Amino acid sequence: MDEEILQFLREHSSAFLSGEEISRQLKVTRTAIWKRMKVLREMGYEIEASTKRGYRLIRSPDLLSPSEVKPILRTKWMGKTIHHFQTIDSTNYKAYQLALIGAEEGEVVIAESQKKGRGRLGRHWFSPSFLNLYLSVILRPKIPPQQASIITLMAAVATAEAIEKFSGLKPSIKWPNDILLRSRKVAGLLNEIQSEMDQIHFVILGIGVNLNMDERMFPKEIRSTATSLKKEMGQTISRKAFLQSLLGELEEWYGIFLKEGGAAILKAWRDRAQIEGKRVKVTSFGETVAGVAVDVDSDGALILRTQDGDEKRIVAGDMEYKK
Ligand code: BT5
Repeated sequence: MDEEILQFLREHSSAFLSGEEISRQLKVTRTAIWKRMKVLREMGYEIEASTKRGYRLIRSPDLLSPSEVKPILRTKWMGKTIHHFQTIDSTNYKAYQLALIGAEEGEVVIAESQKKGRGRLGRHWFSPSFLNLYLSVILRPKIPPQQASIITLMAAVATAEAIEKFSGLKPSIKWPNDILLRSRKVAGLLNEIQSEMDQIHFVILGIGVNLNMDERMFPKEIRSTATSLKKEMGQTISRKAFLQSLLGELEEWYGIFLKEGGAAILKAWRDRAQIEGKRVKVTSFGETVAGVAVDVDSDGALILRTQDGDEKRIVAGDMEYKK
């Protein structure tokens, strides 16, 4: 009902709307409307109320609800359905559940905060309220499961592009799924797939971007390794505007992948990651290997030349740059 009330107020933003009129349109009592207005104010909507004239919307908060986001989206199909939550365990988990019961390609789950935001390997993603972006997109590409890693690379490229176009800063990608600004993590990706032997049912693209966190808001353990766009740009970021940009880039890069294949994505990824020749240390399945990065192959695996000169192919793990 809140969405409907807001829609209504927006359509008549220059005039007052009487409680009676709203209650008639929405077929609920005036007391119910009054109660919802109170909740909307608590959410940050500035609504003027006059006993004689009714209600008028003065200002909206920077919320990521469908009624705030949809009017500004420039995508053709991505984000046309948005599932929005004030708080949730994890947007990836929710999107997975929705995909299992038939949610369509392009449906998006967004939360203002996550109680159990997930990183890879059971790690935690710090997800405080109203500051950042936590979203999961459902995709249903008709590709074999072996190609799924390209989708992860594609999402990393799209996120980096969105950050660059939005801020003018130059983010880099760090294998496998980090987006960095000045060597600090500004965004992380967690992609999960559901598939059978020869076919993907769906991919969940989970993306967390730090937008408006100040340094002191980061927990101590990540304060020296993480950053936010606000911190880097020195100004508050409109989360809505950033979301608009990110969904636009995702739709575009996914389109490039479907049309031109993985090679176009790999090229863009390599340009951003500049991984070749870097001295790195990689931990994978409990084992740590040092060496020089050679490349990332078409399955998204890291190719590493070890100190003995052997080439190793690493499909998953954590990488650190060495000086
Ligand atoms: C990631 O994992 O980087 C994937 C993060 C994906 C988060 C999104 S939010 C929307 C969607 N729904 C979810 O539940 N998840 C996705 P990984 O590479 O494992 O990195 C996790 C590590 O990054 C943690 O162990 C911390 O060291 C660090 N970290 C945690 N929160 C952070 C934050 N907000 N900013 C920067 N670093 C963070």
